[in-house]
Amino acid sequence: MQAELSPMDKAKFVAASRAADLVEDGMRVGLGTGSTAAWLVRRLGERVREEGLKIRGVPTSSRTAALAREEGIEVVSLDEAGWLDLTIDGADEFDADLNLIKGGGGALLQEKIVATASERMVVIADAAKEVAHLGRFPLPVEVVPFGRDTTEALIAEMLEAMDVMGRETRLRMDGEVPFVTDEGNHIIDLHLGRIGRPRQLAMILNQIPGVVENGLFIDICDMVVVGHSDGRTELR
Ligand code: ABF
Repeated sequence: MQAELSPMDKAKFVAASRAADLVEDGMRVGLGTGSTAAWLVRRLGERVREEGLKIRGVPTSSRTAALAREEGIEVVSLDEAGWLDLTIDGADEFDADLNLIKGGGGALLQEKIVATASERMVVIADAAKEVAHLGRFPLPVEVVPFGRDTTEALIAEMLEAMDVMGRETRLRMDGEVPFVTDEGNHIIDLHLGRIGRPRQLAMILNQIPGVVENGLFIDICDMVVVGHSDGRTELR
């Protein structure tokens, strides 16, 4: 399988494969969204079929739910599973404190709910996701459609007040129309360049009434499995 993968896909594949070994029989497992997490779901599907692994999977998006079912993994809702043993998910960026930017795939709200409901949260990522400072990747903020433009203006005002560099906000579009999340909300991407105080920014963003959640995952990730295109993996 690994032979024909592109270097980037190989990095994602090896990170996902190593993380899949953390999953034990009987676990309730949060299943992430994105291309790296898709490799995890496929590997767990193999283990279910070949080893008879028994897990209950809680998907973090409708896309992941469909893939998990295709792979023969038992899919349950978060409320059916209750507290989870382990969540394995991708990320757009991670720093030395294991703080993350997530949500490039538009599922940050469900991903954060599932990750927070887990005993342990492990990120799988190719090496390019490791950064000294978060912010080069646009920070997704999930907002309700009602009064969205006003919410966007309030976000811009708050960024100015916090003297955050960049400060450019952009509504995420799906062709000609706003991107709509599984929960029916919109995403505003913040092009900040560098986030000096991620913890404070995460807290202040969620004080704005129309903001549902943001893609800064602070003190949530317990470990990162980093994949390299030469097949090596490292733990952070
Ligand atoms: C999801 O996967 C998102 O939170 C994150 O933005 C994305 C990363 O995607 P990929 O693994 O394809 O780089 O977890």
